[in-house]
Amino acid sequence: MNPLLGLGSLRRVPTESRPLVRPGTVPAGIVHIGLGAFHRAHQAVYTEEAVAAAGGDWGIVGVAPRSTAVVAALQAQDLLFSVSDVSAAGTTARVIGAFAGARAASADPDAVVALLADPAIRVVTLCVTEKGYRLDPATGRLLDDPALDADLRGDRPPTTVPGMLFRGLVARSRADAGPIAVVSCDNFSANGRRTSGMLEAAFARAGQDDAWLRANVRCPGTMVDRIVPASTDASRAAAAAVLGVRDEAAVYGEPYRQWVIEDDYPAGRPAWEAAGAVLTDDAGPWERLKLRALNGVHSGMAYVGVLTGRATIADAYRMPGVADAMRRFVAEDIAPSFTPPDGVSVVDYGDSTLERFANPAIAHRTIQVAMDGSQKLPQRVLETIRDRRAAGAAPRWAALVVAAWMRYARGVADDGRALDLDDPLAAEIRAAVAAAPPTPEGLAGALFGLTAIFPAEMAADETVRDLVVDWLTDFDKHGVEATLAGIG
Ligand code: CS2
Repeated sequence: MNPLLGLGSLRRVPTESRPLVRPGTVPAGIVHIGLGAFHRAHQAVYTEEAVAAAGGDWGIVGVAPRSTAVVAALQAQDLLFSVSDVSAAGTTARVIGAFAGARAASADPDAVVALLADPAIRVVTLCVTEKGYRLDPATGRLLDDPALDADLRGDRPPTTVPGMLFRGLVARSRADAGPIAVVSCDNFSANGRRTSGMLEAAFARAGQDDAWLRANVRCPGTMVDRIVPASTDASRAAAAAVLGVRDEAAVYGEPYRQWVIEDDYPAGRPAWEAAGAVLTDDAGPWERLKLRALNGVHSGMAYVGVLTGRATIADAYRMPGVADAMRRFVAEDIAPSFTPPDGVSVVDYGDSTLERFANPAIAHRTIQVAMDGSQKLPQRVLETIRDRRAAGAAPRWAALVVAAWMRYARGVADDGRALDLDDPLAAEIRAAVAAAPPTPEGLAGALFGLTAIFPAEMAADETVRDLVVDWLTDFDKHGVEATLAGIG
């Protein structure tokens, strides 16, 4: 068996797959919260390339809020892990050496607080998924949440992300450790503004004066993009074949990546532009482009895929009618719904996105993309509907995605299989479905009543409801598969 990746085995790794920096030599400057695959395959790669090109003390200390396994795996490998680029042309891999530490918040609960109070740390990045922010998806307001309240009271180590940030930033202000940027790398609208709103609301709820926060903490918005499925035994074996060593923390993704960053860092940042990131004053147009024309389409394909037994997004793409429906979703509903970044054609962007989804080497599971729909639909689909309705249009394809989500939420696939609902609002969604009359109108009425997902104005909009009910009626009569195959 191959030896495990680590400082001692690095010489076995082919030269072109070795880190761009000397592992263990880049002093910590960034704390990253959320050690899932996405961070390792995205910001960690950009940061290593930036440091290799332009220097700087920007080593990353990764913090896993819940899991301990990823931290144990990284520590066993001297904080090294590989990132593979996978396409029909084959696999290339590179080991990343930019990590300066890895901590499990559940095992070492005060670590984040101490790190945020350290003047060497000048940037905090977050990949904690939409639900990690504890914000109401429809309004963006901080949720009433007993775990968060306990974190804010401070009578035990913090467990929630806003709680950790609150306690860490208060400790930083007391230590006079200087300004810092808190940077959301998650897929939701105005992620910078929502993050600063989350921090302000946490300070207010705790009765903490926020003068230091306002003067010292900036929350630049970002748009992050790279398809990074969950790692599997097969993906780890493919990485080992390229590297010549075993890597239990290996991640893989498509070759494509993009990062658009608002340039507002009060204590400096890595030269991410040297790694291809786009620095801007306003990430908003990029964010809308990506959330609507990539993630909205992705969610649509995930729900129809799950309902028709397609395991991966690439499988769903090949299902008759799906690519056509998604192209029309982009052209007829999404493109007219907002002003894209200068020089960008939304339709062309949508076409290249569909090509990325078709990559057969990326086994992105439909069930993974389908999860947390309550948190995803608002910015991915409902904002498109809101903007098209404001213009007097009837967004039929966006309604298709909502109907597919509702059918998925109902919990039964086309072939009668029961579907599991993985969503922080699963209990509320299940209760609404259970109370609904067994008709398309009944299902739509019950689910539109979930105010954490659907704004009241949209729930009361008969045009939207009719569009959704029409699709649900077709699904009932013909099944999802035949409905899509028959779109004209
Ligand atoms: C996906 C995203 O899981 C999901 O919901 O839509 O993770 C998607 O792969 C990325 O945002 C691509 O950048």
